[in-house]
Amino acid sequence: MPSYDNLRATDPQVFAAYQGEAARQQDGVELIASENYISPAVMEVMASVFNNKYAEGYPGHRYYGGQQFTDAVETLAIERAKELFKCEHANVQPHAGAPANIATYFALLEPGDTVLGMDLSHGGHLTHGHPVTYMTKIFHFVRYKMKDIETGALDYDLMRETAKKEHPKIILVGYSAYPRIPDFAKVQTIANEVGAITMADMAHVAGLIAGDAHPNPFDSGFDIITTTTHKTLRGPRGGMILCREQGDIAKKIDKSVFPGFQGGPIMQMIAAKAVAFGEALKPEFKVYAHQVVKNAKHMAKHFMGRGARLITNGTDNHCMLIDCVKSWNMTGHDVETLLDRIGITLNKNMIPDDPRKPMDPSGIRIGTPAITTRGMKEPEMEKLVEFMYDAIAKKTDDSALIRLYEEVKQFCRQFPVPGT
Ligand code: DSN
Repeated sequence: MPSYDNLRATDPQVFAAYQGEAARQQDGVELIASENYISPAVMEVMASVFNNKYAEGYPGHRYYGGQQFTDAVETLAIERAKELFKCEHANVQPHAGAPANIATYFALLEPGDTVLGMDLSHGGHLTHGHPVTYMTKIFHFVRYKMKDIETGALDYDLMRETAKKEHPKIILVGYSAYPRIPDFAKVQTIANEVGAITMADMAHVAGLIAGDAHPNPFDSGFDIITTTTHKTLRGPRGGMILCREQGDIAKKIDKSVFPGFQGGPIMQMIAAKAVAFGEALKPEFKVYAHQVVKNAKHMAKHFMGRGARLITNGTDNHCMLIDCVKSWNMTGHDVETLLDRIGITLNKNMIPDDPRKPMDPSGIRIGTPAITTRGMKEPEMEKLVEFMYDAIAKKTDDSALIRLYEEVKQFCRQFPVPGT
């Protein structure tokens, strides 16, 4: 672990916040499905001299001089991304997932064009056309849903019917809170019937795809994948767009990211993406990705065994959604707040067609990527379910919750967080 002596001496207030966060991560259980822990090597290069360099443009075609090493790391990131996801083109410059999606829309759409995406309460993401986002002032978003929330099967008939009626330029799959695997081939068939481009926002499952624990949409003929790099992929915070070389799609994407939408790339994060992708190419990453899914399935089974109501009755990926109202007669917000008190962090979440509001929804979302990075396996999944059930049973007993928090801390100390 770095000493942070300079930070301690220069800025004690920020140092104190850093120390608090490091202790919180070490002493607590991280179940937010979109979070993970980077390796010390990724962390080192993120905090490096690459931060000091401007590098507008792309490797070999930059606007400023002095690019031999920025070109080297960006090329490594691109080549490793292409190898990981079996694709022909990678743009590793998007600063995050939202800019990656927005740059893709601007690359492929004209104002007023239509995107067909998943209903947001069924697992879609804000950037897939939530009315609060500015994208909805420019593009037209229409929706499909799950057909059956007991199994999670998507309504492909509705998707086809809507596609035929609305003529979307893009059909979008890939979700933030969906525990099953879409049938990418079926979506591709529908897109072919209406002449739409297929786009998969794989932010949540990119690491599972890289580790062969989830199908790769490119294998079903998809045109574009967007993703973040910091969730299951276990890299630095950032985004990425992957596509085929067909037509001028790759050129349009690159032009849209820079100069269309972003300025100077964040070179220390691009260097860190190169390191993380190198780690994901190693055989041990496959073991990790498969364990993430095994852990999620095991935890889901144990929740259901104790009577919890899971949306889609289980999971095929890294996450699960629990209807807290039906399971425990509590709201998602109440469960999130209660579990925070015992050092278990997760997020409240809307459930499909939720009658409640986003800040006070009916459900919670749980994911296993971070705890799997710490080395937890099936027995620990059972222990975590037990901790959560204990907290719910003792929710009004302050001293029992304090004792439970101590137990959670002792449990966590057996599983060190990388880099702390
Ligand atoms: N905030 C991310 C998530 O939790 O899914 C997506 O933007």
